[in-house]
Amino acid sequence: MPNVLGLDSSTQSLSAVILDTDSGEIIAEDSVNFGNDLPHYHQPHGYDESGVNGEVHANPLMWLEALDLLLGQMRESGVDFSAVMAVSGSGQQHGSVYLRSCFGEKIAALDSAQDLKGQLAGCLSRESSPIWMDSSTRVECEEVAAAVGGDKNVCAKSGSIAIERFTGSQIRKFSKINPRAYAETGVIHLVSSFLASVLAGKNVAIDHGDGAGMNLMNLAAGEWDEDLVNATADGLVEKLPPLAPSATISGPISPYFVEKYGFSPTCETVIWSGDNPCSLIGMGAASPGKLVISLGTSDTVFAAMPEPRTDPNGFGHVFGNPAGGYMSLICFKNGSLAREAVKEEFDLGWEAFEKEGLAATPTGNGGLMMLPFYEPEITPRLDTGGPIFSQEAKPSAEQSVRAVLEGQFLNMRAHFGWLGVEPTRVSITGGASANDGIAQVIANVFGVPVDRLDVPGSAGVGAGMRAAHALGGNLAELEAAFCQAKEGSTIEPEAGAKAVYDEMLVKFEGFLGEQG
Ligand code: ADP
Ligand code: XUL
Repeated sequence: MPNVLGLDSSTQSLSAVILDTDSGEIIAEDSVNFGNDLPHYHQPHGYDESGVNGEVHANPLMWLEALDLLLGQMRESGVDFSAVMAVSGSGQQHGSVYLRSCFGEKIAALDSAQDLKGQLAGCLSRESSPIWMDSSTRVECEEVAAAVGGDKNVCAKSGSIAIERFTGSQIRKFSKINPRAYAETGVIHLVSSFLASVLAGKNVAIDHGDGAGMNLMNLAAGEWDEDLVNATADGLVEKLPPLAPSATISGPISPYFVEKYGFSPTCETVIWSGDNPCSLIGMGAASPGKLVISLGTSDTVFAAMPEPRTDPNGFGHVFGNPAGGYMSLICFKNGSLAREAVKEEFDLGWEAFEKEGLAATPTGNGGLMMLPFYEPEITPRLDTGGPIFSQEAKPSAEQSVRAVLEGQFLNMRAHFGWLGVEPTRVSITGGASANDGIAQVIANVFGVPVDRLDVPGSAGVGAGMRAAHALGGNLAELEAAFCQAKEGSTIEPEAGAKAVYDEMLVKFEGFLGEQG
């Protein structure tokens, strides 16, 4: 079986991997960092930092420019795209792109002598895209929930209560604050389906994995839910692309990519999914049994579900599993964002953060606890940021490092009980998973071994595996080839640590409760 390309348009970067499904090897990988490589957007972490009242937007043109830049630099470095038989991708979830009807015609007739950004800028009916970090739509969530008989109903239909960062409430807000631009919008894409459409040269479907993160899809039916769509905004149903299973082939790649980067005209495009559903595949966790913790900009915890169940407290979500069935997901906004805040406050490198910070402090930090929410949090829902310590005296750098990590993973334990999973192993992924100290704290807090896989980025690899799967590849064989634990990378829990954290969890939950 041939080479496949997996792309990953995440919060901070766009990356690519080419999987050789014959040899089971990754034969090319590269990435573009939005902040470093495209500084003219002034979005150093991939989004506009000047938003107010919880608004967090990114520039969709930056994603297009990144696609040209990445494919161009790969080609220059000698990558042969003509051997790629299928391409799919992963997008940061929930973010939405608002386009005039001309988008469909424009992407069908792209001129390879020009770039994507210049040709498609005029198609945007909204200059910026709200992304998953946006928490500005509390009112709209309440309005949608009230219109369909309460959050219980929203959750029963869509797999999640009405959530600020989910696309439905974001669309509603746009329709309210800018009805004219909303009326001029012909199609609303997710980050995933936007880039998938550009590759395919036509508007393509949203998959059931990413579609479930919109509060608009009926989870059981895999179709737009009439009540939710009508409660969200007038005329919305005509602006939504269709929904489809993740393994849908949308047709050959657009001539733009054939002419410009040397893809084969027979290279198939497969619809994209969200980064968490793609990571589920890339971590070899498509079947129930494995708990995955992803340590990216946000931290997420996810697992394939034996049967769909929802979080009674409303924090967790149920999405479509790209391999069929469902997956659970809990998202913590203060992932790397909070770890970086401590690192920067004390001017530490990652090595010092890991080695000195943790070596100098005992398991349990002598009773010192931190609620590690530097920014407004999603789980639990907190409108304001700022870490809170259980003691008044200012903690040292070392204590702060331990406190942020213990706080993050105790907070995970405090919120994942509804999954009904008692993990016997945890697999970790994402930028921070390379950090042994962080992996050790996870192993100790959960009391189980922590594995790391031998993949450069599980979302991109998962996207490539999805492309191969859609072309008829066997998922179990792909997992055996690409999802093995890296040799020598397993971190065992330290003796006695779990007991310290079992006791600390009770206090942590009390401390959380005190903050309301
Ligand atoms: P995303 O997909 O959300 O853009 P990634 O999974 O690529 O994020 O992770 C990026 C983050 O990983 C960076 O923001 C950084 O904070 C973190 N990171 C990178 N290397 C390390 C390390 N050695 N230790 C801890 N965190 C790290
Ligand atoms: C999941 C979530 C984030 C984004 C960005 O619900 O909001 O994990 O997908 O990675």
